Amino acid sequence: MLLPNILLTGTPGVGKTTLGKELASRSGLKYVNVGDLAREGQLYDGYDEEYDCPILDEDRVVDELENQMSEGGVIVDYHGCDFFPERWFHIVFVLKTDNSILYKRLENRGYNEKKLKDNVQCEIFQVLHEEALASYKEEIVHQLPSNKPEDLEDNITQILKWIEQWVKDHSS
Ligand code: DAT
Repeated sequence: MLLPNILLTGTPGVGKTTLGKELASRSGLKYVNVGDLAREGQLYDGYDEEYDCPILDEDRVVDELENQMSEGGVIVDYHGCDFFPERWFHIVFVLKTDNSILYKRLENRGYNEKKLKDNVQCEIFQVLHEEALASYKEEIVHQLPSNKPEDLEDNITQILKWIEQWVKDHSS
């Protein structure tokens, strides 16, 4: 059976991991957290002193994922989306959270003042939505609200329906 690949993107803290894991357990699709994958495989290319974090080796991440992406049925979670091959994804969801809610979530994570400000600004300027629109066909890019538990439930219901329809459309 053919299964679609789904990209979940958006500013850190918008709820990609929460949605991705729940969606995977309810759909049977595989969940891949690119941040974790990079950490486990040390897929880094230097260190960013200003942001105090390792720099992702994008080419190695793509190589690492290529086989399972071509098999299909993968949910990818990352706060960036311009370096994945466009052909990988059948649909792209950009999660969106109100600034004050996002601020509190990131504060709870213990982010420092600069990281908090940068990430909230990233959300305000819709950086990931722009990046998704620049990287994928407009008609496959969708924004989803991610403020409260009911949003999570609605998003899951909607995506499960989409998967079901996609599978029907691609079975012969
Ligand atoms: P991300 O993977 O985008 O960094 P996350 O899934 O770790 O985000 O979520 C960040 C925090 O927000 C976490 O404490 C769970 C909470 N959260 C996620 N989605 C939510 C929602 N729809 N309603 C309320 N809280 C949510």
